[in-house]
Amino acid sequence: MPPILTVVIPCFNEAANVATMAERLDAALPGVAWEAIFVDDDSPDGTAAIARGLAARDSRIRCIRRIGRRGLASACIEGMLASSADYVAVIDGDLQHDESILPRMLAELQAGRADIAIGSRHVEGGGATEGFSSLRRRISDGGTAMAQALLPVKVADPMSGFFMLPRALFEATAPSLTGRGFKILLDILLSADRKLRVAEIPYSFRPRTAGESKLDTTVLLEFVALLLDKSLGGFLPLRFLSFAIVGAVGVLVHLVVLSIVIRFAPFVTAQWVATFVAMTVNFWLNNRITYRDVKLRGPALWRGLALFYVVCGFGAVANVGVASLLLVDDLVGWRWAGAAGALLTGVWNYAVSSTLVWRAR
Ligand SMILES: Nc1nc2c(ncn2[C@@H]2O[C@H](COP(=O)(O)OP(=O)(O)OP(=O)(O)O)[C@@H](O)[C@H]2O)c(=O)[nH]1
Ligand SMILES: [Mg+2]
Repeated sequence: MPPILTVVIPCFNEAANVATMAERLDAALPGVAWEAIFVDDDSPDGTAAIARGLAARDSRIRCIRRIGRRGLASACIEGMLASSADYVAVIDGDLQHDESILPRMLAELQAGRADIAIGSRHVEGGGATEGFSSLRRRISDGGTAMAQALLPVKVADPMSGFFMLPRALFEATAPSLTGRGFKILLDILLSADRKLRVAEIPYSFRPRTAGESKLDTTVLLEFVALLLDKSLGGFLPLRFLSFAIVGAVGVLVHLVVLSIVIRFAPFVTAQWVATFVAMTVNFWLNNRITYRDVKLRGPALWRGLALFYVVCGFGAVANVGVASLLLVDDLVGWRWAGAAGALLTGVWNYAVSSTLVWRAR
């Protein structure tokens, strides 16, 4: 029997949880033709190998192993796009979501009572008492309030990572998704071309018993970026925005370093030192934030840095060239000439470094 429900399980370093996850799905979905797709970003702990071991014995289980990529949202998207079932669900691979509500989620959708069913901590009967520090709770509440302000529909737990929807609806929405960061449900709710009817099913968020959390501060940045992208209607590419902000930080770094070094060295030397420091800081920040999903590591990191110097070097030459041209013909004042040069360099550095240095999409 072909599956009617695909359960997508994003995993990173969840080797200790994979087998239990599969057993629990089996127990939770009697009488439902289901399949599970583990989407692993090449975890060093061998998560993918364990999932494949299970898949070799059980045809309902599959595994997608992504190499050189990171990202919860994009992992979920690729898992759902690999499905041919009528319904797709996403559930964390760390056993924190309660799989026993999956049949109720499916029933809501099959009865046509909702377009999307969400496992919710914030409706009557749900909860997240354990496993949350007070700081995390406050950040989470703040994020929920911000998300709710933007959402066209009322959702108590828009930050949930546990949900189910008809595959056709997902496929229709997929091209509009931002696809970055941790909040795939929010991305779907904000990208759908109509108000979705939501059914929230309560569950208790369980504490983690094995493996560790992948949340960090950049996740927060990505959350803000997602909201920004959706409220701007996707007008400016997120990466470019991030690259530009990092560039602005680079200018500050440059000025600070210049003002220090110029006390001991002639201007030209100080300017060179400041340029190198600023480029290096820019590279590091871009690798951590702008290109986090395709982050360079090991030898590729050093190759990337060298290439980044070269790309920015060309950018600088073009900058001065264009600015001087505009000045010579007396077309504009020096301020506009300078700004035009800087803008050109920004776009050049972005376009070339995202294709050559990070090979991002
Ligand atoms: N494929 C993939 N999965 C990821 C990535 N980051 C996190 N995950 C998985 O997504 C699920 C949720 O991540 P967690 O780190 O548990 O995040 P959380 O549940 O919000 O936070 P905790 O309460 O701290 O566990 C887990 O199954 C992770 O293994 C990633 O970059 N790629
Ligand atoms: Mg978790």
